[in-house]
Amino acid sequence: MTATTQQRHDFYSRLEPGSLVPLWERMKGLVPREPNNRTLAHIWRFEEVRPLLLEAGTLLTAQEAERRVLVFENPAFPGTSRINSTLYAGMQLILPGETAPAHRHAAGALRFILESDGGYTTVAGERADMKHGDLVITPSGTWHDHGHDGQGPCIWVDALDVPLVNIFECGFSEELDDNQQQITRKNGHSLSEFGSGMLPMDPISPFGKTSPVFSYPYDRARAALMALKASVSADAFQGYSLRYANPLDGGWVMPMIAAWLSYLPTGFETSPYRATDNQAVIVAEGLVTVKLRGEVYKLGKNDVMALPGWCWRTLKAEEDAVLFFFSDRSAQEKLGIWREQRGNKTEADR
Ligand code: 1HN
Repeated sequence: MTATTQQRHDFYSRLEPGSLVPLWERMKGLVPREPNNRTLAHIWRFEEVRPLLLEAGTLLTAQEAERRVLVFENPAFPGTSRINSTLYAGMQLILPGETAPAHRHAAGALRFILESDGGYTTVAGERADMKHGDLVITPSGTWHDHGHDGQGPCIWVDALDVPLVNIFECGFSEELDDNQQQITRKNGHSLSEFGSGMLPMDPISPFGKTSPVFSYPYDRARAALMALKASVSADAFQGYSLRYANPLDGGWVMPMIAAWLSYLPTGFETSPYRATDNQAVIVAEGLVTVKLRGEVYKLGKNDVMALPGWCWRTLKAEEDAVLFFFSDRSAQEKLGIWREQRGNKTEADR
C-alpha cells in the first residue's frame, strides 16, 4: 500500500487550501533529537562598538532617540534584534546632561554598566547610581528613565526579554507625559529593605515576579565573589560563581532572564559544560579565552559575546577575570525544559 511520491504530493497540495499539513513531513523538525541551536558565537568588541556609539552621540540626542542604542544583532538572525535565540541586547549611551525619557513596557530589562561617572537610572520612583560592573534591573511594567549628572560618556549593555514577550504577543508600552518621573523613594531604599540577607516582617513584592532589589552594586557583588574564593575551592565547571538572587524566593532576579557573576583566577580553565539556556557573557575584568564549536575566542574588558545553547564550551582566564552572564535559564526552568550536562576533557574539542 505505498503511494508514489507524486501521489503523496498531489494529496498535500489538496490539503493546502484547507490550511492542513501532514505532520509526518514535519515531525523531525518539530522535535529534534537534541537542540541544534542556531545562534552563532559572535563577539562585539568594546573598542570597536564604543567609537560608533560615540559617533551616534554626535548625530542625535538621547531625547530624540528615546534610547540611543546600537543593537547586538546575532548574524544568525538578521532583522530580528536578537543577540541569541531568545534575548534582546544592545549597547546604550547617555552623555552628560542628557536624559532618556520615562516610559514603561511589558518586557523586563537588565543593564550591566560598562563605563559611567555620574550616570543614573530611575525605576518606580527610586534612583540608582550606575557605576562600572553594577547590575540594574527594570522590572516588567515599571516606569524608567535614565540621566547623567557627571563626566564623560555613560555606557551600558541592556538585555531584555522582548523576543519572548513578543512570541507570546503580549507586549504593551506607554510613555510618561513628563520627561522624568517623580522621585518618591530615597536612593538605596530597595537595598536597605531587601538587600542585606534580611527581609521586612511582612514582605510584599513591589515588582511582582522580579526581584525587589533592582540595583546590585558591583563592589558588593565582587566582594561576595572574593569572599567565596577565600573560603572554598573553585568549581571545576563554574569557577567561583554566584547568581544574582531574588531575596523573596531565592530564584533568579527576573522571571525570564537569569544573571550570574563568575570569577576565574589566572590560568584557571573550566571543564567542558553545556546547558540548554541561551547565554551571553560580558567581561567585567580581565582576559578570557572561550573554546566553543572547535573555535577559540579571546575576550577582554567590556567585550560581549553571544553563547549558543547546548554546545560544549570551556573558559580559561588568561588574567584574573570576572565575567557577567545573562541567559533565558530563568524562563526555561519555569517551563521545565532546562537541561545541563557536565563533560570530561574529551568533549572540549567537539
Ligand atoms: C528600553 O526601554 C531600553 O529603557 C533600552 O533603556 C533598550 C530595547 C527595546 C525595547 C525597550 C531602556 C530597549 C528598550
